[in-house]
Amino acid sequence: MQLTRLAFYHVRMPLQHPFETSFGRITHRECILVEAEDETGRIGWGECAADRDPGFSYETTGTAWHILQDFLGPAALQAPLDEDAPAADFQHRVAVVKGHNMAKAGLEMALWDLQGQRLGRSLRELLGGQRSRVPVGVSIGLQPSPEDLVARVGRFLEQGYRRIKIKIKPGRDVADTQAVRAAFPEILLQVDANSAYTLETAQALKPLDDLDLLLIEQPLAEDDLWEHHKLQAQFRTPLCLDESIRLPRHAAQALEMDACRVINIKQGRVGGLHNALAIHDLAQARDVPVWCGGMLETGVGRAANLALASLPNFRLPGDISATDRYYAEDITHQRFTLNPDGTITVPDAPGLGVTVNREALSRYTLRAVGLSSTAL
Ligand code: OSB
Ligand code: MG
Repeated sequence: MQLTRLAFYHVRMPLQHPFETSFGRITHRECILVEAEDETGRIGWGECAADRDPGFSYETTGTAWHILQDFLGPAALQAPLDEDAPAADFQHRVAVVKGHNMAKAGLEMALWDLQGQRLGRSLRELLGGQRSRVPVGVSIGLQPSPEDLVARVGRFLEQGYRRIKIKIKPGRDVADTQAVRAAFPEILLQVDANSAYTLETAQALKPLDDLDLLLIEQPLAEDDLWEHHKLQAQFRTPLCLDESIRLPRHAAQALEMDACRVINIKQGRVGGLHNALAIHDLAQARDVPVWCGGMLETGVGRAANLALASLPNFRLPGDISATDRYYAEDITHQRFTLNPDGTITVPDAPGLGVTVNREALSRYTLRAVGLSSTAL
């Protein structure tokens, strides 16, 4: 496969509702869409999930723009990519670029889309996914009060979501979670702190251990596997790592030291689907469940997340909600809807199985740039 042209689109889309986490509140989501054309004229799409601000990770749309334009793009265009494993070949080629996983994942996704189209196979088939529908949940941001939160959880349960995740932060943790549990004693419930605690302040979370939670996600700092190990020893509830797992090696080490008992896999955070598969496989070999996290993706990234979540060791519902939970209008023609059984159907057309609405894309685009193989 020879890429002939790349284009990057920095987009900004209004969210249906503001989304508030321990690291901030957003009303719009930014990302970079990657368009890749091959020598056959086919077009593949990818989504780089880095948002405007460095709250979730150091990556931003600004850093990803620079890395894509100045390093990853030229590397991908410079010579043909292995026909049978373009993603692995690309990762090998850009291994000299340290970090910047979301930038790498965005470009890699477009290669998977192209590979699937060239072979006439869906991304689910390429990845070895087995399910045609995947169970999903909803991730609910911090609300003004526990009462508002309970009302909001109730509305999502009515829509058919079977698993609820709520965001917590110091001072907005135990009472909020207790209120949701008291109102809905039977639901699958989990919390996400986005690294807002220290080993000391996390002692306040002890009452969560009595609320029959599926897991507690990323309570401590991203770079602190060891203190997650110490905290896990104090809790019966499984800890789940999100921000801390950026490479397969981190997953292996976290499991070896019992720093977590569940892993949230986000293809963006781990540098792409290639690494996501490796983490899935190593967790499966240790009989540790994983689930598919989300970054408020557009239809492009959502299609990739659904394909990934169809793999067998994705044993807990993912943060992959229906399109209308995020966007009144998406940049893909396809919208994802919740099935009555709390699942979303995995696309089965070749590649990602989605097409981009260029008119919508141009309306949300803040800036665009093109690179071509002949101009290198
Ligand atoms: O920590 O899982 C997270 C969104 C943006 C950044 C980080 C996170 C999230 C979510 C939303 O929880 C998941 C989704 O519905 O896409
Ligand atoms: Mg998280």
